[in-house]
Amino acid sequence: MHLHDFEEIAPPPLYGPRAHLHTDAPSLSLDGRWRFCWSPTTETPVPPTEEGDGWPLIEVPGHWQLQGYGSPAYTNITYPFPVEPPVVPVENPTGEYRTSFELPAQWPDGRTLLRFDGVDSWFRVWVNGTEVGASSGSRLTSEFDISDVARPGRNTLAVRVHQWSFATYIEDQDQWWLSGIFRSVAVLARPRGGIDDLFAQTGYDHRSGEGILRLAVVTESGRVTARLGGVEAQLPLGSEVRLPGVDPWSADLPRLYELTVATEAETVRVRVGFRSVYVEDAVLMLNGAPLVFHGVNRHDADARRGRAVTREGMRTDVELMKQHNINAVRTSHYPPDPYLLELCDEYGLYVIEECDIETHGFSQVNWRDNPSDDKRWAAVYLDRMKRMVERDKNHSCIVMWSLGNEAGWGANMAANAAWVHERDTTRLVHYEQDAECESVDVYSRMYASYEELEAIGAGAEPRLADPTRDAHRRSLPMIQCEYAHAMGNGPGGLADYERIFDSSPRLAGGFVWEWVDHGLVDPNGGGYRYGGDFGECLHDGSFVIDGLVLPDRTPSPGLLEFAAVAAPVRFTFEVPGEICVENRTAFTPSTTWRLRWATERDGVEVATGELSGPCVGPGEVVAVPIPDAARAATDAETWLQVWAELAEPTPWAAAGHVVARGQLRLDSGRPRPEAAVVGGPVLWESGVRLADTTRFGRDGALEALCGFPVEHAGITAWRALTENDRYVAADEETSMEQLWRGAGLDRLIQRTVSAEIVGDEFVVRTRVAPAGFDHGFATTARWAHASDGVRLRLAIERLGEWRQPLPRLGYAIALCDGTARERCVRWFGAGPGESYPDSMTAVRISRWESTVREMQTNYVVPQENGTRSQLRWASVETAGGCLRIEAASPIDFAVRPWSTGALDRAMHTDELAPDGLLWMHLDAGQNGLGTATCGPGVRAAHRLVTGGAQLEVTFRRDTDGAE
Ligand code: IPT
Repeated sequence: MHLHDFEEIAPPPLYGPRAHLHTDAPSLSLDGRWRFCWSPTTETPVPPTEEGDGWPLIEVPGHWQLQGYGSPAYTNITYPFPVEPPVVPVENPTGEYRTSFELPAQWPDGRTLLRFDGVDSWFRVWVNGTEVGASSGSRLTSEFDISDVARPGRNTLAVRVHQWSFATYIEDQDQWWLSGIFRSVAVLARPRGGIDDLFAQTGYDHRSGEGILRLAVVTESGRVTARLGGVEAQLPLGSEVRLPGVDPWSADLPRLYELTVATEAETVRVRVGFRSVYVEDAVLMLNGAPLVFHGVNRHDADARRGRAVTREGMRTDVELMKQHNINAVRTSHYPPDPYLLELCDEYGLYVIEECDIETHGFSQVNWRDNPSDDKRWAAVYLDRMKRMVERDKNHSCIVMWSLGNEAGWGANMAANAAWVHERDTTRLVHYEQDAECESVDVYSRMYASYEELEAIGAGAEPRLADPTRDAHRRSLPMIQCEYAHAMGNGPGGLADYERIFDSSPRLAGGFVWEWVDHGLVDPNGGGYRYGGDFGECLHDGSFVIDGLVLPDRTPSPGLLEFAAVAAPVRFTFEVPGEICVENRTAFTPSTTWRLRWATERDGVEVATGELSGPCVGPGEVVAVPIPDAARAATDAETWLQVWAELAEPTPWAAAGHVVARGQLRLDSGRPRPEAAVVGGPVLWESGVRLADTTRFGRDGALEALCGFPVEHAGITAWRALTENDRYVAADEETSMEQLWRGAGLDRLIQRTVSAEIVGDEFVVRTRVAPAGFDHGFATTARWAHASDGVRLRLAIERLGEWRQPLPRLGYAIALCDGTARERCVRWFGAGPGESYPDSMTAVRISRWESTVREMQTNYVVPQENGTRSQLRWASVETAGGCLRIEAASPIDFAVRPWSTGALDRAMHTDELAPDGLLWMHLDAGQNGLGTATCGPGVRAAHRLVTGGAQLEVTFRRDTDGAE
């Protein structure tokens, strides 16, 4: 057993490494159902000769934990076992896999390989009872030469996979611990005289328009021909050729050419694109233009299948990314399933491909014995780098090789950088932990503060001790390989990041952490599961739920915000009478989009058309006059909407797909006519009545509103905490939760001070405060019977010295409604989705319609969500009619079938159940979101720091349910 023996930490005797090539040589896929036997410890009682005929079946590729053996476990940084490298526990779940394959009689003469695309984490392989080798490198290809043991006809295959091994110490990525053969397995013929490998290195000379190609082929044949489709060139081997008039490859225009290389024995095909990536004056460049990443970090993750992702799943990811203006992927933190890179070539996404190395858990022991700087691990490190680069070297989408993630710095990393610089001069080398940029070509940071980014953008970051290194680092462009932690409701502040990226050519953008929530489907039904839900004693809870898409790929509001912030076209309106149209891309011609406009009167479209004639080339800004037909109404709120939509269909969206929007208010606003008070409150048997249908108890409690029974009404200053509220931001000392709970905002007690009729108004004064403190709120609610309903003027005043930001401040009403979830809601305000002070780019002021159910965002961990801001009016359907709510000045608005308390307490979506009430929140404001789970908190401008609030709202029964 060599699971954890330093003598055995050496490159396994594998075939290759080499590229995955599309070939006409035969192959057999072994994907399907295999026999399986599981043991909770390293020692399995089963010999490799045992064929396992009666064993249960298991799906390959797949993880055994998701097929009934053992259970998933999640830790972010911490190793799930004692740190004593390279030793791992004997309690080491082990899977015995058995299958067989038939080699056809006409199998070509030559070598036969057995290829595994991914096995987690260490495995041994026997063919027909003979051991052919062992391997590790979970997200890397292992090829075994089985020529000497495989024979025509039936062959047996036995694979023993251990969950833990020495390799686990360098595969400590932030994800589920999931084991087994989780990527495809195949038997490959290597015909004698075939093409074992090829390396098509490409570049693009933007000055001459020439494509540059250097082709190297590994073959024993002396008769190799190479042809490039579309250019119809016969290519020499080994030397550089320049091909005039090629179309370059970019994420904007991913032009690929088919390269066909043949010998008498085999023909292989590779799609190549021509592009050059380089650094010029501290600016990251691609094909002569600055390259700015609007990227995401992507893990292979599927809610049912873990890392055993499907081709359709990968295609969905890539299409969703393109639809949301994402142009780059960092394959955090390992080489992805190889198919993903084909899709990135084809659809156009820049890739930073990351090596399967992370030793983050050593940070818990002061980085003692970190493998990155331990000679005994050198060969394993280099082997991983080579296997990644050799597998994927022909993908044009890859613009940087990343040495790994969170593995500290050390000689082994420096050696990997040196090897890759030598092997591939057409890409840059990235590694965030090379803080002094000793070996890398780009300065990378994660979760840098806004201030730090601004400083780096201005070339004013603190100096390094060594002046040569300092000068070198200052000559490099900077990226954020991770920023804007998309955990739960958030990230807030994306627009601020974008503004800073825009401000300096040195800043080449970044990669949001991360693409997808890794929630797993509970086999017993219910919501998505995360750390701790499988009985792990050590886990990191919901830190694995931090994606821009929910586990089922529903775009989160955070993704919509990102799409708006990263939009390829930007509309601004600084000059009166003009629309400024900016093409923010490097290569997309303006003819790609149709620019359209519409005017809306109180949210209803009254005129629309196409913006005539602007030809806005890449990087250009053009001013277009506002169309004459887009006139402001004098008697209504009028907005000009402008947008850019695809003129033609693309592989990732239909024609008409909107890529960017802007809006401008055309009218200058008019004072709202004051509603006349038409009658005073009257006493009735147990309280006070207004306009017959609105009733209060003796203590001033609202009991019915416009005829709708009210279960609860009162001020609120609490929100169901977002995960960003729960964490201490990098620039703070306490979390918002600590501040807010510390101040007792979650346990306010209301006391009616007075409830009296004063003239035409029913005036209710309360004091709302937590036990133990003398701070709180004094409220004065003035109710009146106005011409078209019941008017509430609510003044909230903060009492005491405590002046921290508040979660929210407003008024909540719960109507009795047994089917609240299915009710229809219409409103005029920001929409269609939710918005918060630091996440407002994706919404626009218009008229919207939805249902209470659809207005909830099902964040895997329930938390504040669904707030529609800037609301002018809403019409909410409820039992027995519609309630119309009109705000004198815009408010934040949310409707829910459950209370804030229930939302706050629930840990999984399936714990939330409608409580028979329709909860409506009318807020003067809410705190922003920030990204405190990793990175900065809510910026000062987006905090709800206030001494009080004034709300004026009119309620009435909406007789026609419409405006
Ligand atoms: C950073 C990791 O690189 C990433 O894998 C993920 O764990 C992220 O944190 C948090 O979700 S590292 C952290 C120390 C900033």
